[in-house]
Amino acid sequence: MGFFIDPCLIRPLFALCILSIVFATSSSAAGAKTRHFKWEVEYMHWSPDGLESVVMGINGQFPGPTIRARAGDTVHVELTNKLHTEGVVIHWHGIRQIGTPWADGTASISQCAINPGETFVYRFKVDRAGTYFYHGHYGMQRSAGLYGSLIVDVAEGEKEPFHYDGEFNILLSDWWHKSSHEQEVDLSSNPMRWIVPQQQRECRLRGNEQYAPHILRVQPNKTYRLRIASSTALASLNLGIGKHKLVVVEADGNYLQPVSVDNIDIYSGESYSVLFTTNQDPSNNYWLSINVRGREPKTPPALTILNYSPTSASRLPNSPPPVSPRWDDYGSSKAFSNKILALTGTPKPPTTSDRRIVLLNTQNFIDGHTKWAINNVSLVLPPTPYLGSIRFGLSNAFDQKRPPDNFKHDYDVMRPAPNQNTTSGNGVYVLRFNTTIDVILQNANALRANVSEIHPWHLHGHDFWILGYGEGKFTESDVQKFNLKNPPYRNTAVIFPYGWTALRFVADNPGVWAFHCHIEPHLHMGMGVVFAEGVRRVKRIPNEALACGLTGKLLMNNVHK
Ligand SMILES: [Cu+2]
Repeated sequence: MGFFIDPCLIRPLFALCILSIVFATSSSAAGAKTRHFKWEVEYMHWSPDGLESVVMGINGQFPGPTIRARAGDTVHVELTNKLHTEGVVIHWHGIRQIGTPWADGTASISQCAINPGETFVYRFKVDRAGTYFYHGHYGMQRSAGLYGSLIVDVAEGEKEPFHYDGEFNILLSDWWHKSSHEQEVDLSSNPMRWIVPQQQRECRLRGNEQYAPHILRVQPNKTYRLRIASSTALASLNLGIGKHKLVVVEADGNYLQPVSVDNIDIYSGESYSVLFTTNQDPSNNYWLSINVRGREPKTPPALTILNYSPTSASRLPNSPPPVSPRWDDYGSSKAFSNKILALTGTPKPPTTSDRRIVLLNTQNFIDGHTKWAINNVSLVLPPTPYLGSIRFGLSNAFDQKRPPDNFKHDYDVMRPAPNQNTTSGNGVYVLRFNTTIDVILQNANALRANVSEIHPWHLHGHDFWILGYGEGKFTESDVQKFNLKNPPYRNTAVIFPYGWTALRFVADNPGVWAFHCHIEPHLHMGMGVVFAEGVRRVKRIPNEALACGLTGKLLMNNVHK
């Protein structure tokens, strides 16, 4: 292509991947379809940021192929594991898997990992339009690069509640120079070795490199939809386009009251659609910039340009990149989160709940190893998938001790714990089918004094209503402040340092569902819980999903009887 962008400003830490550019078209085919995909997962050489690495690719692509479907369609992915020595699964992030809990793609929870050489068929319905993605959910395979976009358009004849002339799709990720295996060992070591960014100094770009930023080419005076999803292993991000307002209209597959902002925060596990109008001087180009939030950035921002036609893409913007809030400006993050409200017509929460589960998020030690724990339990997954062991009543398949619904009332969330040791467990919260559950995510001080982190929590199998965010320790009087009028309906919600976030959902989807921090190293260190609901109602789990552990033995015995 032969254009240059100031090379040293470009792409240090982030693989900013614009996967597809699709202009709104109308397809003539009527009715729901089954979309077939045949995928092979394998390691391959790739250069996500200028340094050649080994990444986990699909069909020779990194990131994996984009799935595009219409609401009501069935997605059928025949996945073959071509990794030589490790299992694999894929989770379809934001798809609720109603009636197909075995297709949720969580190792040890919804299925057995697919062995090397074996093929597993994921088949599920995409019932609702929205911006979604998929990613590995076994060990730290998401950090190895196993992810891609999943876009669901409205059903034939339906309309989105907003207008746009064209569309871009961005899947955000962060790329680390240590392999995911090395990261796993580092995180599990005593003392723990945290993952650190290393800057790649390769900066001369021609535009055709695997790591070259993708240019957003636009026509003047049009409105574009920018779909953004974040599959980052760690980083919380902020995105802005110089001189252009962003109107946020969708989050996690649900429509929002349109809100106009200068830049948007996006945490791992979240997705958004924003509209922008190309109403600036078309003889210039403009920066799109992505910065790190919540942790001191060790790398410069990731940049690309908005290229107005007919201006040359090689012309550098004459205005500076948009300014993001400072990494530790939590006030602006909270203000942004509080602006996200549901569009009228979104399902409303039940006005009361049947059970409240308060989950205290702490950083702890187990035998000197650093862990994250929820109500003093650091999650360890069992070898038999819960969906099978609970469905068939195999009570010896995992620790039957129920994790607690609350923590000690005198725990001081503002200070390091007096006893920093914790225990591990693989207990499950069993939810009564069709009941309304409130979850209060309570943040606290981490191991060191004056440190409390951001954690984006993601729920599988459901959307929840975010009823509110608050500071300090949650108290009964905070219930009065819950937003029951227009709370956003989402699958991922953040907790801010030293704060709490209140969620409500209805346990109406038979299955076993992970609920966890979407920061990959945190989940690896135990930051999650498991919800089981209506499991006896689950029908037709494919044998291939359960061919390991005690369910594998059960299947084998049944065959031999
Ligand atoms: Cu976390």
